[in-house]
Amino acid sequence: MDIQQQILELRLLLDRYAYEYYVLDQPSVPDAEYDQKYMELVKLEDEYPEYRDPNSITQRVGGIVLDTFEKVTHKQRMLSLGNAFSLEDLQAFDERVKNAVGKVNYVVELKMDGLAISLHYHNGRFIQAVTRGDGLVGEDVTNNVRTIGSIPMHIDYEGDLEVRGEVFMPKKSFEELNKKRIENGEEEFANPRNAAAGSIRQLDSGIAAKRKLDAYLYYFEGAYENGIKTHEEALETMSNLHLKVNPTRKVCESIQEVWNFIHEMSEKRTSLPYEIDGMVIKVNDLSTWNTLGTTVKAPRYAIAYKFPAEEVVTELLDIVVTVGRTGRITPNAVLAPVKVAGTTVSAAQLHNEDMIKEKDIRIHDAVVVRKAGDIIPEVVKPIVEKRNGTQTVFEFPKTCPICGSGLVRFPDESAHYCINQDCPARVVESIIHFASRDAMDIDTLGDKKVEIFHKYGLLNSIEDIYRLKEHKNEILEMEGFKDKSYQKLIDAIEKSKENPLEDLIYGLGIRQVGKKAAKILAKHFLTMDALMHANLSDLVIIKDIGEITSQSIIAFFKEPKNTMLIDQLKTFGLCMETEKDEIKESMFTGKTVVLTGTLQQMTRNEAKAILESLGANVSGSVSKKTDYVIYGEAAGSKLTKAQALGVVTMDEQSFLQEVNVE
Ligand code: 3BA
Repeated sequence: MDIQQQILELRLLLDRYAYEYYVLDQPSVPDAEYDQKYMELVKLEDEYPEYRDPNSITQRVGGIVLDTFEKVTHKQRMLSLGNAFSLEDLQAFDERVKNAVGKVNYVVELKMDGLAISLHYHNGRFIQAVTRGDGLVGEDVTNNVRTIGSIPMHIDYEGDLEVRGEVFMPKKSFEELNKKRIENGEEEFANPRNAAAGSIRQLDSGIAAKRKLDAYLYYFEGAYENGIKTHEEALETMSNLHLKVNPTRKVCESIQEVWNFIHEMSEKRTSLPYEIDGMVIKVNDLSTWNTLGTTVKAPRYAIAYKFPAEEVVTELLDIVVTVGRTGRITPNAVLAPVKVAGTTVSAAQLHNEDMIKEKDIRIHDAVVVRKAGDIIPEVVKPIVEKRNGTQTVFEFPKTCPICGSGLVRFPDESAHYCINQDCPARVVESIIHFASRDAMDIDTLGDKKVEIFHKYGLLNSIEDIYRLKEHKNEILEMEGFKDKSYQKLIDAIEKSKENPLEDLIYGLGIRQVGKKAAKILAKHFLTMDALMHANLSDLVIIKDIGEITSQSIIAFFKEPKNTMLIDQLKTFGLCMETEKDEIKESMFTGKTVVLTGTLQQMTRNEAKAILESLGANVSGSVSKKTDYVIYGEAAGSKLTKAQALGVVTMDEQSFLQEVNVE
């Protein structure tokens, strides 16, 4: 037999074995047989590199290392789901659906706690995987998704196919991973969801391959146009294509039946091999999906029911306070370790003094604990009946636990602050913030490293980050540092110098200036100097920058310490400017446009922002000077007038096509 044929047949066979193993969970051959065929294929591919194929089963071990993920615009916007928390919410959803399209059946699925992904196949070959991102633009994570055993690299389908679903980490993989991480002195993942997200965002697909991810698919793009009549049928079609679809689901004829199934599954929840955070209810009849349409973010034909957060009782051992970057003092509960929503919890937020008083939470109380949004644990309330005389009322400290300065509570604020600018806790927190993902993204300089470098006197301010390379020998003597990890650290620090101005502004940690404000400020002032020299009247006129934020910016740059920091960063060569947003040339550039009627895909303000970014002048009324009228549903007199004046009119769909948003 010819070599190429032999290779193709081995791949076909091994793909089938993988399907049986990962998708059906029913291997038909012993592992040894699989391994033997696998090695045979590896050998042939080694000998005949001309027949290599990224979709070969041998490539699932990964190994490709990227610098960054490419951004990919979704052809069809990836929506999110509206939430329901009770039977009443579901009944309201059911009423809305019935009012629009009459009585329907629902398909009820488990809501996997993972991350949404879109898979692309061309003539049966897997070609691309993209994360949801913000729904419009995601990241190309093809190499990492190739390592997921249950995602087929070949399916029996001609033409283009896009399917969507959820990538997740099974509970077992999660536990094994965290066990290994503890052994290696690495930080544990808080939950399988974070672990899955962290794995999919690995630039090294070899690492992703070791993470044992899985995926369930639940969405077939263009199903209805392909003659598929119901969602259940779409799921079956996918299943027949060997795409992994969760078999646990139910077609229900009424919302009461939906509720019963939700109840049934909520009891089985803990015994499932993966985490779910709710159930998803979808109208079965696909012909109604277009009629029901979508709101800005979510389809009207589906809704997510979220399970209530799991609550447990444990003892509150102590209350300790920590100091944040802004000097804010937060009280934290020290808890007797207890398992809740999959992880062991031994600390929880207590917000502030008033909250502790209001709820009358005392040290040694039995307390109810839950995870808000299933991530951050919080103390719900004390169980007063369980008090036995050992409980003591918590006295809020008068001085900073780190530097000893007196704490201040401003009028109208519930928090206490340490106002010592040089408080070591504040210094450490501000450096951690500067290096964090959303700020300068120096990923090799995490919390622990900042703390250690601070302890050794190498990091006493933000600017010291850029002096770390002057301490090579000291760093190499520290535990856990080798030449390679040192070099990685310095490279990441050097690279951060090129980060956009908005990241730097955010990284400075100016009170009230979050990610969004930092971006607005960068785009408005274009240079750090201009921002530094802005006065109050320059700031308050900026859209979305309020009085308090403006005051805070002024106060920040009034501090000589802060202006000196900026000067230092300048001499280190950090990027201190940005370019004006380029106006993309389009049919709307320089034109006067009027929006009217109700848009379905976005709000009128969003459409306005898009048009303005294209250099259009968006006006409120139609006249002879109007170039285009874009109309949504129930458009009235403006549309009629435009037609009478002979102004070009276009519907929402044509507009979206023109600006490439769908
Ligand atoms: N079904 C998540 N969205 C889902 C296709 C729609 C949808 C989900 C779902 C929009 C789950 C929003 C992100 C997204 C694909 C958009 C599910 C789950 N159905 N079973 C109706 O298990 N978590 N999430 N994903 N498109």
